[in-house]
Amino acid sequence: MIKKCLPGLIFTATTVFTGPFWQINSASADPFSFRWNNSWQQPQILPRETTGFDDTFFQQYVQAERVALPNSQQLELDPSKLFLKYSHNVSVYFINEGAKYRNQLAYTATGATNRSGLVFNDISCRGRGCVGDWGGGALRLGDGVNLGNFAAGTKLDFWLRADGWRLGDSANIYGSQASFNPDGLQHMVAYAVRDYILIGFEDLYGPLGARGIDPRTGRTNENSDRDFNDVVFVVDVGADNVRALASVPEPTTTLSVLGVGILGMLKWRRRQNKAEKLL
Ligand SMILES: [Ca+2]
Ligand SMILES: [Ca+2]
Ligand SMILES: [Ca+2]
Repeated sequence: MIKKCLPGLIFTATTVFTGPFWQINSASADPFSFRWNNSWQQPQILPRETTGFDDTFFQQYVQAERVALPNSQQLELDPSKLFLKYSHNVSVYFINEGAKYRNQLAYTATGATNRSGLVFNDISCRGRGCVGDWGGGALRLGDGVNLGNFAAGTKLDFWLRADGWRLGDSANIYGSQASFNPDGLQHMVAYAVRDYILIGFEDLYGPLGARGIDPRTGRTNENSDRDFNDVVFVVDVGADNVRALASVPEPTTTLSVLGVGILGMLKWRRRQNKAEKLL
């Protein structure tokens, strides 16, 4: 089904992607000890004109709104092991969002560098190309923040506070480890694309289409679409770190193929109408 709408895109996934995608690292942020700090300050948001970052290439990987990411539970990637082998001055660039929620994104660094902070305080897209231009308008495509330098031997984690801009401390928080999420489900996917890590979050609680109270937790199922486009961003950890994470010996060409191959499991946004028919 997916192959039909992605000719030529997934041909390398099975051959290139044979080993663990992320390196195992003993340093780990304890999801139970993670607390959102409401005093975190929004880092300065820099426009594309300032950073020189071009988001255009990455827009093709933004999942169409309310189209479930196929087989997202089966992806063998582990975004909970984003380990920096080399020190790097890390930046995060906003790619898109398809969310009515006013989501927030934070990071924690553990290991050689230990700190945490806000990435985006209000993930609400404005302007041309937004999937979810439904109020707020705090970010434009390609906007970036710089998180500073992280020493070799640091592990990065990212956390989504769903509708946290409005709900604050009562909001659900999702991280990279499904078992620690409030609904026990995967809410984060990550891929190597070119010299970047591309990450998408799902912001709705519960399994696909589930409604009503979750008897296990007492929380409310939110008719989730599992589209994982509720914030899409890329992390610049440096090409060497991406290569190390992907365990691919040769640089640019192979990485590009790897990225496109794995990401072939996402549908091209520009083909969303066709994809919806197939689904
Ligand atoms: Ca969405
Ligand atoms: Ca929005
Ligand atoms: Ca969603």
